[in-house]
Amino acid sequence: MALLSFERKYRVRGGTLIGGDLFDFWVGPFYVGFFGVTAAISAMLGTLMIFAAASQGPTWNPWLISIDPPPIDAGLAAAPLNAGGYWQIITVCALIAFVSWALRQVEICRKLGMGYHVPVAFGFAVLAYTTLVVIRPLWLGAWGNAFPYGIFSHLDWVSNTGYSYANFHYNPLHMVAITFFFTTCFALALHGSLVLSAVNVPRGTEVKSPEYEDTFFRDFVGYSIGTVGIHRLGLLLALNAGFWSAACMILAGPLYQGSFPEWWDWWRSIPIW
Ligand code: BCL
Ligand code: BCL
Ligand code: BPH
Repeated sequence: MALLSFERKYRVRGGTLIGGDLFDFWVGPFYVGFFGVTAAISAMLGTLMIFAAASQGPTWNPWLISIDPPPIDAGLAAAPLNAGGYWQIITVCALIAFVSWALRQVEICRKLGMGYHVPVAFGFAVLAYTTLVVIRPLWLGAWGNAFPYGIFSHLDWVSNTGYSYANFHYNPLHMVAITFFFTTCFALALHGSLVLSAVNVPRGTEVKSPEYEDTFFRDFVGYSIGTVGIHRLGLLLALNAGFWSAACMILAGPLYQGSFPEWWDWWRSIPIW
């Protein structure tokens, strides 16, 4: 079906999660909806707060602006604006913006009668963010354990946090997460190249069907996971990358405080070596 006539068919009322017909309309190509409004407001407010906080700081250099969480000593209290309060407000805005973004995806899925795979997948990214700025700081007892909002300063946080466990590469769940990231990239490299090899053919030659794609891999490695299968695998790999990242940061801090190279001592002392 041509895209324009398809739009006429699906651009109908309904499928909203809240408020019935309220905001159930489009602006140009964009579906608005209740959660479009909450996403826009919280995203704008959060961004304005970043500018407000930056105006109190020493620099407008975008790489150097940093909005820091409250100091560790301040624990879990609400902080004064210039000592972590801006960070706290921005975090609340960001959480509302991300959750609204996901719920807007849900409403669009419902309008189209599609599955909720995309919002579920985005949920894993939101989970990773929430782990770093809410769950882990709460567990450790201070907002100061969260990362600062600055392009360079958040890299400093990653490095400092990593070195405080001696060698972060020895964090076993960090290993799992990294392996999933690499494998995700591997799978997408194969999938993207395979699809293009079948579909992006020279002018005048015929586009090849999925049977060709499957046959390529059967000839090559004896097995093809198939056209639906590769998307299931890709999603599984990517979600695991996000999930084990979050898990590795719950291990680092809340569950284990020492040096990660030493964490492996139990392994070295297994009697069979
Ligand atoms: Mg980081 C790098 C954003 C959490 C470790 N990180 C980046 C940059 C970008 C960024 C500035 C490129 C990311 C990218 O392409 O991702 N990081 C960012 C955000 C969060 C975040 C928005 C967040 O959780 C809300 N980063 C974290 C946590 C660490 C972390 C704390 C583990 C995940 N990040 C690192 C490391 C690096 C980065 C290590 C880098 O080397 C790299 C860099 O160059 O830093 C200088 C993939 C996503 C996309 C391609 C989609 C497009 C995303 C765009 C580019 C994001 C722009 C963010 C904007 C500048 C932030 C302000 C928002 C406005 C106020 C609205
Ligand atoms: Mg490490 C974390 C890889 C070396 C310390 N490290 C990670 C993981 C990943 C990784 C497994 C980050 C991904 C993630 O969480 O995404 N590390 C990695 C690799 C090496 C490595 C491959 C390597 O050496 C080859 N790490 C080291 C060294 C240590 C170290 C040894 C430092 C010395 N590493 C740490 C620490 C952390 C990691 C500390 C972490 O905190 C991080 C982790 O596991 O975090 C959970 C998850 C994605 C997000 C958090 C982004 C969420 C995005 C949100 C939902 C949306 C943002 C929207 C944006 C604002 C919109 C912008 C506007 C639009 C563009 C318009
Ligand atoms: O719409 C999307 O994609 C087009 C969604 C999205 C997704 C999705 C979407 O559907 C999915 C499935 C994923 N991300 C998946 C994943 C991976 C696996 C789970 C994981 C690796 C990952 N996303 C990571 C990341 C990262 C990393 C690694 O850093 C970034 C930067 C992103 N994802 C970014 C994004 C956005 C492009 C988009 C998305 N992933 C979500 C857009 C959104 O939520 O829009 C609403 C909010 C705003 C427009 C702005 C909010 C502004 C705040 C109020 C203020 C800023 C606060 C912030 C904390 C400051 C940070 C400063 C940094 C310098 C540190």
